[in-house]
Amino acid sequence: MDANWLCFDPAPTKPSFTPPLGAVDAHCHVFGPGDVFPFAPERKYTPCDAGRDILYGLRDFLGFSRNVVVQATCHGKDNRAMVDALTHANGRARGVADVKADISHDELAAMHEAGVRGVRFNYVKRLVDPKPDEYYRGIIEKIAAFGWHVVIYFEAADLAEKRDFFLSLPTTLVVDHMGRPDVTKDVDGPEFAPFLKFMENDNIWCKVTCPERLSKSGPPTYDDFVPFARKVVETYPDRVIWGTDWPHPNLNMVGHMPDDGWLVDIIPRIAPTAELQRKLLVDNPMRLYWPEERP
Ligand code: 0GY
Repeated sequence: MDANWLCFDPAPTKPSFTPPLGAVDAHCHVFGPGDVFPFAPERKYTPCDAGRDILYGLRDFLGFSRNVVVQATCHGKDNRAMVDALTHANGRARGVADVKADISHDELAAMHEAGVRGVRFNYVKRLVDPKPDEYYRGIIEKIAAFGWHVVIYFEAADLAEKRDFFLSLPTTLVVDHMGRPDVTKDVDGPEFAPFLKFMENDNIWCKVTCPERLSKSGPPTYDDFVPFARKVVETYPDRVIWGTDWPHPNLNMVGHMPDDGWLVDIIPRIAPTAELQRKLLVDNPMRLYWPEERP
């Protein structure tokens, strides 16, 4: 692993908040283990190993029932570690893949069978080299047969340039980490307004995640993050999901490794009622990832 890599907290605090029955950790990753699932040559970081068994142990410890495992950039377009995690979850994990434009229908069908329900388009330049719009449109055409959605990851400053492209896409779009706002600004100010406006479109969903990346006030309470996540949850309660982001890729960029128990204890501050908590943690992720199990 990288010399300055921060490994996940091996012994997080038991959260005070008890998630509702059937709660989904809808944004997390697996890393390797590297001797079984080698990291990609084009990766921008080399993490510690963080395999599926540890992830599922954390799920149980934190009081969650299911996971959505998002392909991490350190594995590039080689989705084997993520798919292996799905196939060892007894149906309690779904996945989001990162695929090449020339992926075949049969490869997509195999991933669908394993539990993949979306692809991720990553525009964060320190993690990947973004491609032209046509490249992504080609992928959209291929996933249409499976009804998958698209997870988009971008920096706040990039929304203005990509907005029309995003809005031209026919699928559900799920934005990672609220589009990475500057949480030192006013939540009702002009900086966050374009993102809230973007969310007015019915096919745009958002993950109210990553206080450990976005906060400047820092742990354990991440106070500056809270009004931003709460604003999105209260304004768009039916299109928000939540996740730990375990094992917290690339946090050497930010400088601390969060205690995952602290992260869970933020939930009642961003979703202050039982109804909002149920939508955020159960109803919404189930609708997106396990629609066949909803009445
Ligand atoms: C995240 C965010 C980051 C990294 C990745 O796949 C990844 O490498 O997602 C990041 O560094 O901001 O969603 O975990």
